[in-house]
Amino acid sequence: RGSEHGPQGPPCLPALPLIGSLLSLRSPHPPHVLFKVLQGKYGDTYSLMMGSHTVIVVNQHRHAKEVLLKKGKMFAGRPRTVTTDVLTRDGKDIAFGDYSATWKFHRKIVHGALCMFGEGSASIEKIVCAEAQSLCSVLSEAAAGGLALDLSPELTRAVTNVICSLCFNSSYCRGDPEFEAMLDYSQGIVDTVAKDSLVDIFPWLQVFPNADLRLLKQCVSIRDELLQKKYDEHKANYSDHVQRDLLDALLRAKRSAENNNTAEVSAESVGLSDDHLLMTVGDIFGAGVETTTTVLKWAVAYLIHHPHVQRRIQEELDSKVGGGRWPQLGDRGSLPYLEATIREVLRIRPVAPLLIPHVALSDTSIGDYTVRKGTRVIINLWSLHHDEKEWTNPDLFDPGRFLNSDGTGPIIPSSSYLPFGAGVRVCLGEALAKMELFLFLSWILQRFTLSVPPGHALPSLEGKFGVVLQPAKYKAPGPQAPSPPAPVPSLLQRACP
Ligand code: HEM
Ligand code: PLO
Repeated sequence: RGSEHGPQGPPCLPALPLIGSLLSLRSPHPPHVLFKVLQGKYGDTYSLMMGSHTVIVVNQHRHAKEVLLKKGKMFAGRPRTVTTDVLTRDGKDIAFGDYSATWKFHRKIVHGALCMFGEGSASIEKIVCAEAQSLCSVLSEAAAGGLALDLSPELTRAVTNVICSLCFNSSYCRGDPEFEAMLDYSQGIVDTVAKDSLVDIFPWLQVFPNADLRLLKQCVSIRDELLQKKYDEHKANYSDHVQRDLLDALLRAKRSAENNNTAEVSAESVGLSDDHLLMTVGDIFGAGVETTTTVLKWAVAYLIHHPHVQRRIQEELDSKVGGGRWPQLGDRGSLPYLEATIREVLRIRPVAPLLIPHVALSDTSIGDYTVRKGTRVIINLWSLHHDEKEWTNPDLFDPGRFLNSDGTGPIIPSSSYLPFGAGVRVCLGEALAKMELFLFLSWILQRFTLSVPPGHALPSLEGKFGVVLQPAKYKAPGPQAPSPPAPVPSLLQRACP
């Protein structure tokens, strides 16, 4: 806090030496929900102590935009934590790496490589549609056999293959052991990294045996092996004349820095070391798999809970696309209700409910509060997306709120909506994710109706907090069930194009 006469920081939760505000943070709620509850007592913006670090929590969109947009550069830092350091070789990636010339350079290379895929024979649209086609044929087989099918691994494989094409120019078949291993390690990482676990609050705890940290290290080493293998293959077949994927784009930047190598400027010093390249591609691959898959799972769960929403999307598809051809990106403008549904899923269950923590790079302010250099800032997107002053019945799933009054076009009805963040640290995959969500959902709903098999419980809408907010695993409906049933929608085939 500021001194008595000097400038004031935001209201602070009670804090004790060493443990900070930990006692006030004990709660059955996940952090994003607890931070919203605390807003009632401490106001929209308040601070707390995590061990020895001051953390400011922002629960309202005006202050959030000041941090992300107006003072974006000032708040563009990232904290270093034990778990993210394990994942990213001490912050040599984009998402968890601090603000630096290297970070900027890597963002630029990735951005360029993703844009390159906008056109041409290997366009993102073609890649996504090929995966949607193969997904739909698996679903067709299941529907024809009257089988309930666990959609999750099929969605995950489709999404993984898109990002695999973009990063590594490769893809996985059903049952591929490398794909299964990837699912395993990635879940282990999501379960243990950057979720304010105690080692991140008290770094000295890492000297004690710690099951989570051990699991994280194990998963990271399996991931690193996979990344290294892709890297070695790419280096062996690299040519300056063809750029097959993101990894080639990174290698090209590295080669060109090496060719211009002078005494002071080496590939290492501009942040193009092997470690940096691997961590950047690891970020994009990891983000590419976990985020979009999670949103698709939420969308499926909400569509099963709200069959009338599903029907309305299908009616829109039937009238605007029909059954004679597949949906394509060009249809996005004529399917406003589907677009509104995607926006509503991203509102009600934001993938990253606390974004990634930001850090003040110099002394600054938020509103009238002073903020010291080094302060961590958490933007609570959950509060923004569930703010009763901005959204009517914020807990209600209602795609209609994202439609204009005559239902002909999608709108954004409140400025308290930032599913991809904003400003210098805005999501790098926003355009890609939106294309994938639109294409996968339109392809699936054109041909199938999703529901749970009769007698089965509806999927849970409860989120499991972590670095991404995942839907809780489907639970068996009753104790009498002999074995857990498939966690699944059943599929009803619709008229085929
Ligand atoms: C960062 C959301 C998909 C790559 C972020 C952030 C959010 C977000 C909220 C944090 C912004 C901040 O800290 O201020 C989402 C959502 C997605 C999605 C909702 C899907 C619907 C993707 C995809 C990729 C990706 C597909 C990869 C191509 C990244 C990267 C960052 C990031 C690299 C870190 C940016 C930085 O720190 O400079 N995303 N994301 N995201 N996202 Fe996404
Ligand atoms: C997901 C598990 C992977 O194995 C590793 C990985 C890399 C990048 C992370 C991603 C995980 C989770 C979602 C993150 C992404 C970077 C940006 C994205 C945090 C941990 C979001 C939503 O901010």
